[in-house]
Amino acid sequence: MKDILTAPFVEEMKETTANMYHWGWDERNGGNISYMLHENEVAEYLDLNHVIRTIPTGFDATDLIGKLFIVTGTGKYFKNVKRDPVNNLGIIRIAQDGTTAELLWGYEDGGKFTSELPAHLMTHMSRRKVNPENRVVMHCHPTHTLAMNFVHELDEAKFTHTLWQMCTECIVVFPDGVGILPWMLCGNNTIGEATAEKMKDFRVVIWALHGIYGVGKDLDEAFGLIETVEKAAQIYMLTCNRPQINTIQNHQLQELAEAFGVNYRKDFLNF
Ligand code: 2HA
Ligand code: ZN
Repeated sequence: MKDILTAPFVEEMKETTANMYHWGWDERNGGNISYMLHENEVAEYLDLNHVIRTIPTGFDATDLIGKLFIVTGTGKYFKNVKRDPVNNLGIIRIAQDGTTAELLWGYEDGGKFTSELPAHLMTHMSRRKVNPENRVVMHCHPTHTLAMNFVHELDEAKFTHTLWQMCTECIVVFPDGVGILPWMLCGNNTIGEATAEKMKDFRVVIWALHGIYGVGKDLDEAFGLIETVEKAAQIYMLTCNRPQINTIQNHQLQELAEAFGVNYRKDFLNF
């Protein structure tokens, strides 16, 4: 059996959480990631029959029975994952009852998965219906996106349109736009269900005045999506107090979308 600390998926989690921390997206215990792993890739490092302990998830994830995930721990700091992966990360499998997680590795100090696991697993279920390749759900608190929540109308069409106008590549990276949920209490099934519902239409969902959810087929894709939204929000925040002399026009956004062959939200362009 190979050493799990050398597994590419552990390395990727370490690198991604460190990057997110250094960008200022994950202060203290802010943020969480879940990354679906293939059974054969994990079997090289762990005995899949050895369950360390079981942890109730508090909801039914029948669609994900038998699926494996590497997940950041509740109360844990992204800052510390790289130095101490075995206490800050865990690998779980959704048990046959659909409501229990079987711990296969990690959370060694007795911890457990993120309190946002309902939102993550419900999002995985929802996104995999749209794209079976989806494996990553990422949540964080990117500074400028959050700042923009306080000064920009929280209307999905208007918010997306403003972001599209901030960087030429935005409409190509997120042609499907940005979904927005109103402020809600986090860490429960209600916000999980609402997030998963939005994820039927969007790959990026803002939790108003809290943070963002992004998804992707791998960590790079989810990270890149959030990074692009955050870059656009930063440019908005740098320019919104000044007279705007230039802007990317609607016909130019349309030209971009057509040139790159992306299926964009036309109702977000002309409203
Ligand atoms: O895990 O970001 O939304 C801490 C959070 C909760
Ligand atoms: Zn959060």
